[in-house]
Amino acid sequence: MDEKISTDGPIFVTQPFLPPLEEFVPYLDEIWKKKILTNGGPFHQQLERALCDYLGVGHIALFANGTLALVTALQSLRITGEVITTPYSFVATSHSLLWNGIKPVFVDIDPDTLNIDPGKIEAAITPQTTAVLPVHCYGRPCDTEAIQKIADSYNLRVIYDAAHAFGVTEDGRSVLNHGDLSVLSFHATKVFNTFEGGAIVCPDAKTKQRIDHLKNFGFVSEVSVAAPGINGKMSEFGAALGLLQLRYIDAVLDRRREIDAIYREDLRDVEGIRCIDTAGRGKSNYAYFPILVEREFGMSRDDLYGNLQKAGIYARRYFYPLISDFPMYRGLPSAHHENLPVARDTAAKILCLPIYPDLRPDQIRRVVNTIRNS
Ligand code: T4K
Repeated sequence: MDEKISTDGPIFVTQPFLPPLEEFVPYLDEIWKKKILTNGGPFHQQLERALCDYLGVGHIALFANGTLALVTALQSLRITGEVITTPYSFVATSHSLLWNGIKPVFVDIDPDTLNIDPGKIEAAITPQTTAVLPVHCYGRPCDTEAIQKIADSYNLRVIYDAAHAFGVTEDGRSVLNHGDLSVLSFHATKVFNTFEGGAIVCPDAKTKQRIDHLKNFGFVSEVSVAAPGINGKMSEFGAALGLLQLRYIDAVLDRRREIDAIYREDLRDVEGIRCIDTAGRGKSNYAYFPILVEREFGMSRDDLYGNLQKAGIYARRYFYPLISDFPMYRGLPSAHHENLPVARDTAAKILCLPIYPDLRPDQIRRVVNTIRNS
């Protein structure tokens, strides 16, 4: 075990991509000139159109962040009662249910995809179930076909938490077109960022209009409010940044793909390290590089995590603890340990390694060597 503290500066799990500052100045000039700062201004409208084109989807409503988008997506479909979801995600997934007064029902995950296991959904359906809220975890597409089949048989809505799935395609089509709605996050730590930001992808103009009302307090005209909406609007600053980021997104994804390939090759023969396939049948966005630290590695995940930290490498245990272990969820019957064996096992072994466009080859080597020498 290498006890040396690194002097080469920290390596974080991710670092946001930022385009050259001077290229942002003309956007700021424009905002300063027009003095339209928010409430669906020109950059906001442009970014919605540009994202529809880039992602290959019908309609997009931009949000101030992904969490508000999730909360509003559920509200827009008037989801109530119980919703089936995964415990293996960022806590915002389930929080969006609590914010709507909905009871989360946790279903275990598939050991290969780490997404909700469709084979276990039916057993969790009760007369109160109204929807399923799966997550395309690490951008790996869920088994959308199996989920839709169940939803159709039981008359359930499907809202995908697609926070990790920007630009992901499967069989040549955007994964964001599945289900009733999909929700994106444009947080600083995501593949495509607007500092903070998010969006709902929806199939038709009428749904988008309802969502647009809900993200603006529920206003449908100057004098009428149709529902208790929230302030979920993205500002012109965020939208302008998004437009600029879009110019670079293909290069960003290419670089992520290269780093993913290097890790896979360099860790191939390390016993007890399993690199998760984040692509499936699709085109991944390489948003995360998750590995499972198996028993054969000879050291626990937490000891490896500690070793990496000593070397100045801040890998992250996304997603440990499970959402179902947090105090506001652990009393639910579906949160019981025996209900979620795969999720529990995965949460104990998972480690996400640093991956971002500016990660240098020597830094990738440092990560790999630290794992090898642990
Ligand atoms: N659903 C899912 C499945 C999600 O994963 C998320 C968010 C959401 C919904 C909700 O979407 P948002 O409301 O956030 O749009 C991060 C993010 O805050 C969160 O957006 C993300 N998922 C989650 C997986 O990760 P933390 O607490 O791990 O972030 P933090 O601040 O520790 O950042 C990680 C590393 O990134 C830092 O060590 C350094 C680097 N970093 C971070 C920031 C914020 C930078 O270099 N610059 C930065 O500005 O939650």
